[in-house]
Amino acid sequence: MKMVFRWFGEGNDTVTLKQIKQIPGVEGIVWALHDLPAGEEWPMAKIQKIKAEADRAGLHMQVVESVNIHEDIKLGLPSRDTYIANYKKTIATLAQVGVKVICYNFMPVFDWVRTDLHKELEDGSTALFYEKSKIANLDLAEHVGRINANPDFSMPGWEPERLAHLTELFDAYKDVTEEHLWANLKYFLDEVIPVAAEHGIRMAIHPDDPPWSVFGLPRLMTSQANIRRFLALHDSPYNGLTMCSGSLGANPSNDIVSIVHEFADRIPFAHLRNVRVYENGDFVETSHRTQDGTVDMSGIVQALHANNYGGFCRPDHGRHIWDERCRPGYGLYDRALGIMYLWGLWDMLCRQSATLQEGAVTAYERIN
Ligand code: DNO
Repeated sequence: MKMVFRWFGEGNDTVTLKQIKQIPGVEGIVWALHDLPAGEEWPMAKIQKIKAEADRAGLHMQVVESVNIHEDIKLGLPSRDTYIANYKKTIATLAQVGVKVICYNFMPVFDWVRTDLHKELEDGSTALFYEKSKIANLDLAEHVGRINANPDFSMPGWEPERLAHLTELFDAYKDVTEEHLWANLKYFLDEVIPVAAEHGIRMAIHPDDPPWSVFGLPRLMTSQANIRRFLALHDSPYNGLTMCSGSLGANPSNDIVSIVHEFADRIPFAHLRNVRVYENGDFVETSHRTQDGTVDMSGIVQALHANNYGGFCRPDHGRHIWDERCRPGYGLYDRALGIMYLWGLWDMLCRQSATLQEGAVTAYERIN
């Protein structure tokens, strides 16, 4: 398991590269060119600037999150071919600086959705929260404004320019069914995966967060069955999954341990975090610890370990603790604690299996 940490870039993140480097076992950043609109080709000059910063800090930049997909690709419009051509060029450019994994998503209009970015928990910390009943009556334009209320950083996936044309976008999706979306996703994969394969980059789709339809828009990456269908759409090791425990875990009927076992060799990247799901379907993000939420974090790490997981992993959203002022979900403290929890589980599993292997050899030798 290779530990990496999401970083939004100089001047766009309260966490510094020096701090990231000092978290035990972190070897690289998860990065993106956040100021570029979806669909544009990524220029080498901008990438080189980040590379120089990462190099100076002694961190690699092998994981990108996200190269966003233009809505015209998801909608299957004729203009998609131009954006797909740009996507392929970006893949080739990223390969030149050593990128190995590109995380992306195929969610119409919105990326992740929450109703509250600072829900107060019992211990006085705050965290991202999803209140099911609120979603139904939400004034969307107002909500987008609220999500982006912090002038210091635009929220990834909720960039104002992306959501500036909400009414037109909803109109464009009016007749787009799940089956259309599957077909448009397959079209994209058939074009892009061979190019990724040629450049040794593993594409890793992110599950939909939350894993159900929101605002009447179709969503695909919601369940084990749909992940299976996705991986079969274009059957290649370069067509993979970002296994996000918090996104899939918002629906307790998703058995994530089983998902890891079934798809282990198609998971180049894991987002590990916990959520607590309430009986009414609301959920809140918690610490990474198994006991604090509904997701079986230790079971998931155990499943990754049992499959000799050699891919990348990052702690995902954390709570805002110790009065930290930071990007919602992306502070330093709780994510660093999350890493230490994940390492604790992982290292003990390594120790146990080494002991088991030693024991097995000894027993074998004794027999012979
Ligand atoms: C939320 C993230 C997502 C993720 C994208 C990948 O914090 O997990 O925004 O980066 O869905 O494209």
